Amino acid sequence: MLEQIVSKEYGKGLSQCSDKEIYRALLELVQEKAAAGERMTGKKKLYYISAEFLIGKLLSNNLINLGIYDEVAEELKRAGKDLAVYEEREPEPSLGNGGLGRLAACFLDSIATLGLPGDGVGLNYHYGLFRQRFKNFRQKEEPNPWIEEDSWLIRSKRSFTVAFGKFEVPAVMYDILVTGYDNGTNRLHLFDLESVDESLVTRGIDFDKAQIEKNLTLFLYPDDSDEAGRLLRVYQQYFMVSCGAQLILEEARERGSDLHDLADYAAVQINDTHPSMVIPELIRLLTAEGIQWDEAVKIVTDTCAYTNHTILAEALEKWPMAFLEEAAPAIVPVIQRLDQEIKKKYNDPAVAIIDKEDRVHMANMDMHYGHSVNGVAYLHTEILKNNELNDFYKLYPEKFNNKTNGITFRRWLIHCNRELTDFLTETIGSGFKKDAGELEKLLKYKEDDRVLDRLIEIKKANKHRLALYLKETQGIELNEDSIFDIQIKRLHEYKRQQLNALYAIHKYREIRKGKKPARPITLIFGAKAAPAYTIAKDIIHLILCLQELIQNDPEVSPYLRVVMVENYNVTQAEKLIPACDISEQISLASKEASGTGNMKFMLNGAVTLGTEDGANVEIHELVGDDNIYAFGEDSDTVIARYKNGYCSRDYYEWNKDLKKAVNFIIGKKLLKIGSRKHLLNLYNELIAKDWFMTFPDFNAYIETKERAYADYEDSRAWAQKMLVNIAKAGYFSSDRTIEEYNRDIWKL
Ligand code: 26Q
Repeated sequence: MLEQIVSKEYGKGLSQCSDKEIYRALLELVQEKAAAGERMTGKKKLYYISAEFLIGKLLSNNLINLGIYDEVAEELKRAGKDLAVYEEREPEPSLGNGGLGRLAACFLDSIATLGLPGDGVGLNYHYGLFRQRFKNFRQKEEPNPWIEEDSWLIRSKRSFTVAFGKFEVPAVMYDILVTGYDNGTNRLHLFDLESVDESLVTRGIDFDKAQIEKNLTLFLYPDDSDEAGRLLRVYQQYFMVSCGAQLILEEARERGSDLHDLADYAAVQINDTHPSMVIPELIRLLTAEGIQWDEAVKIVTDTCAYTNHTILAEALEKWPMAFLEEAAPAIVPVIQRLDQEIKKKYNDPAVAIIDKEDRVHMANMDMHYGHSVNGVAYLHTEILKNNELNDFYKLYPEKFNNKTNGITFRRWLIHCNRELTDFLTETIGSGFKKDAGELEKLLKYKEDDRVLDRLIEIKKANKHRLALYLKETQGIELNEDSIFDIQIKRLHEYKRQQLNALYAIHKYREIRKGKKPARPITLIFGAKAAPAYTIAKDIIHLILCLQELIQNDPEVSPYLRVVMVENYNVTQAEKLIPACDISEQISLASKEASGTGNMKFMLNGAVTLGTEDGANVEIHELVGDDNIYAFGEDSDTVIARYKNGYCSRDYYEWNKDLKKAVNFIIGKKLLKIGSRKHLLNLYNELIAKDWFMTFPDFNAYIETKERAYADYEDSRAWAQKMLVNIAKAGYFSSDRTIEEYNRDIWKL
């Protein structure tokens, strides 16, 4: 296949081609095959609109989904070339922060795999999220360019105009083809501006925030509290939804809609509140086409549905009206009228769209003017209904529904863990690749020593592979015989990396006292912190200082290591997850909407050490008490404690071990390595506030972690836990999730 392409393009054989030429030929081959899979069946189409699509590298996934991976690898091998070289060479687009963006990418894969007509709509950030570097044990941010001369982006012929308050811009639309596994191809539409100027970026990721025409799609705005970028964020959002709405209407018409029947032609899924302005924008465009106000509102309500991904009140977007007046004046009167109608109907400020301070509550608009509101795990949806969004649940109980998240098994098993995939295929057949539920067939082998031994061998091989990779790319050396205990996710206080760091301190002290563990332990972290999120950066600082301290302490380092990988991203996740023994999912109960890393680890045979939060609750129920290490206070207790008040200093004073661990943060040893200012800041935060309640869970965490480590020594029993986790992971296939979205919400 490749030979044909290079002979046509360059007039020579594969073995004579440069790496660049081969890479280009690979892109061409995939694009050609993928495009051949495009088809539009039925009249209704889904638009999954999202500010983030954390798609990861695409080459090998596309080859797998197109069913030509082995063939292409063979062909290259015959020419003396190695496919892995081209897989490594591909830059990773970092078009997302974390879970929400990665979920959108998994969903696109499943939508295409199920053969459903559904495209993504988002933005083409030139530098994506920042690239993380460590310097002086601190995070530094750099631009992360990913668009090369040869890329997956296809420039489309469609173009739209977007009118901001002070000026108009012409938008360009790029497409990335989304291949389904052994099925059709869809598209991810990424909007951009021709006038964006990358030279605007000065130091690190600083740039002139005022020049919207030049900076609009430079960066993905990180989820933080940086004031300076907030207005720009509104510009980005309006640009995205205005282009998206124009595309949706144009395509619906092409498929035969007269717009009165738009809801029969289009379903719009709003991924968190970032694209919520699509609702007033669609209403505006429909009324401009002559449709009466009431009818336009009804059409849009029937078309749009909203997914909530967070319970943290501070993350629910509320934009000052003044921002909208500058960035999106055309929809201001629409939002005002929608708000007036709500105020007339419900005399309750809690459900208003515009509050007393003239701020627009995006989620409130979605709940009133969308037909579906869903949470992303059972517990999350229950908390939304009974607490956070209870006022709305009382108004519209029929709109609320749960869609427990999922992950695509193509990337998170078949691609990232070939050995396990092959072994599963040998053992239970290949049916699980299309029907994840078939993984349960593995349960039959729970007492089969040959199968259990193979699971252990495969884990060992993956740990070896990770060790090589980290040595080569980051100069990090791992002890492959140690337990790999991994916490990888965005750095956030509620996710409680600080609790894991407190454990590291506790263990360090124990070892120095002479209590050596049965087996060495490696605590691996990977996390980016939002650039303006001070405490998150201080937690990274603590972890990096601990890494340095322990590494240079010959009494401790043979038994305990702390490792923080630089620039954690999808590509690294693909190497880390298959190598993991213990999966850290230790968020404060009630705070993690779902988590999806927890599912990826489970699928790859790691055992969860986690709180009863998000989808951990469902994992627990599926695998049973023996195959998970659950600990900590439950969500009801936590929610009650927030109401009754929490005083972290009380715990600090009562709990001697805890006190010593916390004091260690500002002790001599760490101050010799790190910055007093940052360590003190973290120390003070913990004893004065500890808003995410690490102290009440400290003892339970240590006890449970020690129990898990002790259990690990019975390798047969441990392999059985691995087996049950893999076997029960089928429920978390995003194919299941998407089938539910389609059945209950989209009805494609
Ligand atoms: C908000 C306002 C201004 C700027 C940025 C933001 C912003 C950006 C990103 C707010 C939130 C996010 C990302 C949220 C996120 O990733 N949530 C995660 O979604 C996953 C998929 O549903 C869940 O599994 C995780 O539990 C949830 O944390």
